[in-house]
Amino acid sequence: MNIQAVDYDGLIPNNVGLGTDPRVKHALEKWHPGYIDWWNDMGPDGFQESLVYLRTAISVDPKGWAKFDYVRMPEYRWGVLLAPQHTDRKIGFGRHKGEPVWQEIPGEYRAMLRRLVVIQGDTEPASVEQQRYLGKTAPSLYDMRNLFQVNVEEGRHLWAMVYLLQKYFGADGREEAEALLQRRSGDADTPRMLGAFNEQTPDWLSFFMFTFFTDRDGKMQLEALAQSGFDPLSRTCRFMLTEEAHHMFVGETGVTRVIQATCEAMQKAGIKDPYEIDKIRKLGVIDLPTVQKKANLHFSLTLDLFGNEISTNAANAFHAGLKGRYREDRLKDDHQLENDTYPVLRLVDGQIKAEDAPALSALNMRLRDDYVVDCNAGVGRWNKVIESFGIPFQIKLPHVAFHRHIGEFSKVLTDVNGNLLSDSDWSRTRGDYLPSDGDKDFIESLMQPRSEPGQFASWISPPKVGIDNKSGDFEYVKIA
Ligand code: BYC
Ligand code: FE
Ligand code: FE
Repeated sequence: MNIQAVDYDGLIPNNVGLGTDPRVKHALEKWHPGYIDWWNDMGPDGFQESLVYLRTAISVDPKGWAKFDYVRMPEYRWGVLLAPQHTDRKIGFGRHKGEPVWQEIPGEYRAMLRRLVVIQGDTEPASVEQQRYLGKTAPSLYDMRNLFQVNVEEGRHLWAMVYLLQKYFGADGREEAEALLQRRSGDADTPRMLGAFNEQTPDWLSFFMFTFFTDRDGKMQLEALAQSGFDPLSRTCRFMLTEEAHHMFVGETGVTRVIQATCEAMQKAGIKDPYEIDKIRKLGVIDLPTVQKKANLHFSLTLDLFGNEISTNAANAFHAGLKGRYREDRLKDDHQLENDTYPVLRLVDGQIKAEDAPALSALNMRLRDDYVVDCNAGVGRWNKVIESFGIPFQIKLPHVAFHRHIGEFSKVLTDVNGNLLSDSDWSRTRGDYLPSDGDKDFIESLMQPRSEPGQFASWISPPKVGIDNKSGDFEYVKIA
């Protein structure tokens, strides 16, 4: 059998030899009904019986790993898929650099690793919960299908982490796996672990911003964990990243299509000034300043997910060889960073200044910086669309100090340029930077579903190509 092929014979598709690992097979089979209950309770509301044109992984070969077919979501084959093992892989950083990677967890790192796996695992179902009601207002069947594809894959990412918990963490792992099904996004008593995963995703512009900004945090964190000296974690993250690429695509092209529809409508109506908001809204499209405000919101919420700028947790995880930097294996330095420094933006005497900090303590900051670069590449492509219409407007990422709840800047209020604001100035101008109630009401008014094949809501343009090269009027979801 092709070692990259996935075994679909049992209850849980896998390429990790579950068939010959009765203990873990049994643990996962016991966890399965609770997962299905969670999916039925918290997964896409109202569409569990519908047939959705989904991709399912049939292999982990980068050249061709998915097949497309109509599936009812609760019947999706969630499985455990690890990217192929690299022979003779060595730990690439930290104090164990150069030693062979671990196939079992060294005892002294159990607690640290468990925390990382649990936090990663917690975000996956959280995002499904946040997106639960969006199917009802999908702007097209194409978009609805993409939402559901993202949802089932986030469900699979939960499986990926639960497999590690069940296989390598004994009784503790079983408990954590249960707890992952108990917490709920936004719940007052048992919330999800990280801030941004308890926020709402109330409308489709938020969904596209979330998949652009927040799934991209997923990409960065998974790239850092893919470097891990704990080989099963590395392999699982490498495969998750191949799925993640589609989530980035949904976010980036989603916002692009929103911008495209706005610019086309403005052009047709002869409106050149992007700030003629009332006139533009009457065209049934979202004005660019409101798109900017949504970007400000989701960018700032996502920056919080990188933790504190200065973090001993991050230093310890790197030192131990558990979590590397973004694409550590492509960096050219000693990969130990004991004597290095890294510039960190800090609040010094009421001013924002770059200060050198020990590089090991500054790893969250460094990953966040890499993240901002990655975001800016996508934002640049959005701006190309606006530019092609000759409209004088550019989407800009706000200053990293803007609207923060974690870290150095959680103590201050700033505008989008990082100028410090008093409480009263902040309250007065907040609605200029973040979606106001009026903006939210307007966007909500546009969220009218379109469920005929080939139809699209006024505020979003059709995609350039269909999923799996399907034609424009393909019925991506057969609504039951
Ligand atoms: N909210 O030392 P620090 C994804 C806590 S997204 C609440 O700076 P560290 C996805 C922190 O826990 C990627 N609490 O923390 C996207 C700590 O508390 P304790 C998810 C927060 O560890 C879309 C204390 O503050 N994966 O996959 O350096 C859809 C001190 O903080 C927050 C990961 O995050 C917060 N935002 O950095 C679906 C990777 N931030 O322990 C999926 C795994 C910090 O002292 N996680 N705190 O009580 C990590 O690598 C790190 O834990 C973090 C935090 C980067 C999250
Ligand atoms: Fe994920
Ligand atoms: Fe994702």
